Amino acid sequence: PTTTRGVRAAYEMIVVSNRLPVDYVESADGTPGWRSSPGGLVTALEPVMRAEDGAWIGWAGVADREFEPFAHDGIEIIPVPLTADELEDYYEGFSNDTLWPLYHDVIAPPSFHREWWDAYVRVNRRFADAAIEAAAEGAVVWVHDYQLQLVPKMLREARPDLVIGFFNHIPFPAYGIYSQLPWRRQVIEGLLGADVVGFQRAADAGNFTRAVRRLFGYATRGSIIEVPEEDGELRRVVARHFPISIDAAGFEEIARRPEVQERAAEIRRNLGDPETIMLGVDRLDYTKGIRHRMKAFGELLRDGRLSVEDATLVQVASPSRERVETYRQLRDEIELMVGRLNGDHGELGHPAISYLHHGYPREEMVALYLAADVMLVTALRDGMNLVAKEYVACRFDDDGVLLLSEFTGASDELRQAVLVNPHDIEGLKDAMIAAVEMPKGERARRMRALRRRVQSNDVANWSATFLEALTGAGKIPAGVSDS
Ligand code: GDG
Repeated sequence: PTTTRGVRAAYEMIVVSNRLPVDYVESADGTPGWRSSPGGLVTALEPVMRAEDGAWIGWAGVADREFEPFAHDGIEIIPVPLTADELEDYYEGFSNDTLWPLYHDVIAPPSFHREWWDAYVRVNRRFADAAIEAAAEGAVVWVHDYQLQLVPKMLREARPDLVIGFFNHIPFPAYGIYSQLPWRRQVIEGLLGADVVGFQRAADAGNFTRAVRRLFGYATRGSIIEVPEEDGELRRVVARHFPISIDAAGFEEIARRPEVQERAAEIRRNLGDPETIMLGVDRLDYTKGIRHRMKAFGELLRDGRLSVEDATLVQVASPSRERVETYRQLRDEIELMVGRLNGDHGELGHPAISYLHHGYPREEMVALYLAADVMLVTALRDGMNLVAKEYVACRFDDDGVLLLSEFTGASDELRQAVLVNPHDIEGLKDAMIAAVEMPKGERARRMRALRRRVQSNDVANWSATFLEALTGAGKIPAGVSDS
């Protein structure tokens, strides 16, 4: 069979995500091309996609452009177009200014606009239609993240033959917060179209299951939800956690390259060879707790518990969602804080904070991880936080201290980190000092344990576990719960 656009409609495995694993780029002279954006998801799914005759459905990153499907590195790429207005309402609006703050425990106030919701429904329909058209009989369709929560139900209605998985990369909030959403029933109905709904933490799966009970009264047993169908039959949906991870071996391989280690040493020298380099790496986002981290660091300098000759903070804040007003404000606040801290505490040749508002190649990130004595992950809420896992994966020298917020999914697994509540500024300061002063033996002991965890649950393991749960979904006996 062929689709209207001439694509062979026979893909056995389809991934649907807001963004494609490739970006459309035009070089300076206007030559168009495609560049892979090597994220963790691509690395994890590439082998499966190649082996299973897979296709990836998503947006190419530019508005008001339509592209024909094409093959890229053995994966069929099926671009879904978005207009500039849809980008504003569905993506920047409903996804990033309604769902994102709501699902991160309303750290910032979510905006609710009916026209954003209408665009969200419309765009979810377009993604679903692309999958409906491209999927072979009985194919596996794996839908990703909060931008596409209505897609599972749309798929099931049109194609009951499909095996449908959904994975939520961000937290799922407690009912008291979730219930603010004017479209709370529609979103849950959308998700329940899947056979397996995956979350980062057991707590997220629990919040989802409770919301299902509160809003619909469906019976749930452990990770199984019994959804009544129109014919009176009960359909079982699995809702449980599958903590995402990274390509740990890939990161370690980069870290072991001599030129990357040389670059790490150079970074140290350039910073004036301080005793301690602290590092933060985040998208510039209010969920990441960048202000809390800088406040604590500033007070340690003010109180003389740290000095700029001995300790310096490098903060990479990669540009993110710059057209959303909350993100513009956050950038201004952070940059004001950096200026104040450097003005108050910096000395010639010894700034308090080196603040970098750019994205870097992965090799440079790894060199920074190697140069950092203390890695600061102080998110106020974070689905997982891959930066924490990347830092650990790179430290084959068994050195370095990970300071990690309890409000990250990663803290469920990385128990040997120095765990902190970032809202508690005094506690955060004490933890930072404890990290700076931690004896070498203890650093090595903790890092070894952390590394074992990240190596054993890497991203290949994550996708295999999810797909196993999905393709064996019918076989899971009722009442099985997970710990
Ligand atoms: C969402 C959830 C969940 C950042 N700056 C640069 C750069 N990065 C890379 C990091 C890391 C990734 O971006 C960020 O991942 P995180 O997990 O830390 O955070 P989110 O972007 O918020 O991701 C999160 C994740 O989805 C996966 O499910 O863990 O909770 O919010 O890989 O290294 N990479 C490069 N240059 C940069 O400047 N190369």
